[in-house]
Amino acid sequence: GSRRGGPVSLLGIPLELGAAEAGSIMGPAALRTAGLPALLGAMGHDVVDRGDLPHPAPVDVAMAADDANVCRNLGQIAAWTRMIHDHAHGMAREGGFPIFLGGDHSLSMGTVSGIARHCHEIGRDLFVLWLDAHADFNTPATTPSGNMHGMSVAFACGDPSLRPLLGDRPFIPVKADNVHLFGLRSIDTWEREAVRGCGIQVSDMRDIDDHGVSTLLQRFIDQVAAAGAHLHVSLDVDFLDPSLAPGVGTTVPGGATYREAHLIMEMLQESGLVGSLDIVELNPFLDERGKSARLLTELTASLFGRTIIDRPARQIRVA
Ligand code: 6HN
Ligand code: MN
Ligand code: MN
Ligand code: MN
Repeated sequence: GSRRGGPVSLLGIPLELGAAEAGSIMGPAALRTAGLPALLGAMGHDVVDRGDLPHPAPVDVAMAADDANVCRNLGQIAAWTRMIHDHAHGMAREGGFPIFLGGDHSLSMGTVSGIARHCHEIGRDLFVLWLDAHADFNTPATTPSGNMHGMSVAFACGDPSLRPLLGDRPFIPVKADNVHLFGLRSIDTWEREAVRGCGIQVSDMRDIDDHGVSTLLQRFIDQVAAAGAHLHVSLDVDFLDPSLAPGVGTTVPGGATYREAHLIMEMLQESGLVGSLDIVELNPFLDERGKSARLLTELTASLFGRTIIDRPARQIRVA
């Protein structure tokens, strides 16, 4: 059946400057080739594909020199962040369901801040589910690599040293308490200290082994439901086990299984709370015969309601 409240709106973001390895510039094209827009359409959704964003010229960033020097491609990332923020904000305001097709994970600085700005304007809380092997919580002071895709969560939560990326746009930080890092299994030394001190929720792979994705995710879904909030999902390909999804530059062994990933998408669908989605870090140059792009397409279909047979609606517990 079709979703109420506007079309599913796809925006390609061919960005790779936030990552060490080139190739995610081809991500949006691979997701279209794998049939993502067509599949959502065949499922009965009203799908609008807005094409790909153009590559912007770099901008000046009023960042402390010490910080600016460590951020790779800073002027270009700032230009992308501002452009993506404007599009995400506009798409959220129009209604419908935006899906951002990446592109490396630095694009989420723009998507999350744009959605956060809209939520703020309508007086709605925002929660973020970050499905990723990494925390992406580095700052210019903690990063071991200078790669800005490792800084998106720190930016979204309001790190002051990264704030200048957004220039003169209104910046609405996401509350760290409302962010859940799910699937974590690689974190840098100083990044770990920052995550510990800030109130962000973490389900690392050990938690997932101990409790299972269902219990951990349901707890978070219940919080979002109780707050009547918008839920943004940011899906990094490296959340998945590399045997299933080799098409990413930052694989880490021991990732989510096929069944865990589908269960997560089905639970999110049943919650009815997800309002926007990033699909990021797909690197088709590293993929094996489209395997990763196809899996991401299948997972998106599950998020949009494809099930094996119809299931009774899950009871949503509101605390
Ligand atoms: N990602 N923590 C590492 C860094 O360079 O900051 C890896 C970041 C990976 C980022 O996967 O989106
Ligand atoms: Mn990431
Ligand atoms: Mn990652
Ligand atoms: Mn449960």
